[in-house]
Amino acid sequence: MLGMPAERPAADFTIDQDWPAYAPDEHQRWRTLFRRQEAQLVGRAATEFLAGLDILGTAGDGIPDFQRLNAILWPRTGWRVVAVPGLVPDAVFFAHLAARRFPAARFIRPAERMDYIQEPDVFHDVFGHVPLLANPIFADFMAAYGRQGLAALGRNRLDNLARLYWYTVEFGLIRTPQGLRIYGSGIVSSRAEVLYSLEDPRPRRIAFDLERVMRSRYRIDAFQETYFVIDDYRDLFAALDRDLSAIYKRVAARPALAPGEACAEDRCIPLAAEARP
Ligand code: HBI
Ligand code: FE
Repeated sequence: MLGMPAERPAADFTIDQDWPAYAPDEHQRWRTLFRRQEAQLVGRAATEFLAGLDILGTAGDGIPDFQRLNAILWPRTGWRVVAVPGLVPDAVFFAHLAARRFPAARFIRPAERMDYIQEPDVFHDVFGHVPLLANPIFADFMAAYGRQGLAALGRNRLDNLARLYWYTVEFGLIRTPQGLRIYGSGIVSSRAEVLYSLEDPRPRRIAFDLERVMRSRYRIDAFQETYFVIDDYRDLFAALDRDLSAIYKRVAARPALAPGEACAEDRCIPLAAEARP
């Protein structure tokens, strides 16, 4: 409400979710978004994502109470969801991830912005990010990402890690015996990009390569021109479970790549890709 004092976040930007304060029309907007995305993700989202959605019981009954989510999530992978006002500074974000806390925006998008929002809201953060935190391998990767993010802060390598986050956590694809599937939160929570990412011939789909991802710029206001494809979530954890100094040096020595730019060493993945036998 106008004039209401803004929530004063703590030093780590957490606020009280105050679940009872959500209005009926806010729960209704969650239900609309949830049912719309759930309907188009069957057969398109990775099975681990769909399994996570079930486990978290965010069946479209309204904006989840983070305390209830955490009672399910924490025993499985040690992760908890904490409420924040919106985007938090990178240093704060990484510190939360390293401590297995996912900072989820408390607000839900307004009715006039149901299709796309620039800043993550509770639907993007909880529907998009939380289900895979129930998967032990992905949960370990996200904690490793937080640790590497804190290390990168001190070495001014943030842009490299932000690119990794963008092209995996937000817009990643995975190859399965049944074909390409979506695990990126930015895609699963986007009405239009689900089909585009799996079926449109225009974007390039290339095999995940850590250095290639770290060199690749991205745009936040348009569909991706390049998607990176993994074969297993272990590929992500393995990529970060080591000292990245030498990689940062090699990446810094080569020019950054534009979002849709091709590279000689790219391993292109055809649309009808099936997992390697
Ligand atoms: N803050 N709440 C929130 N959620 C995010 O996803 C987020 C953020 N701050 C920074 C950020 N993401 C990205 O810049 C990461 O690449 C670090
Ligand atoms: Fe996100």
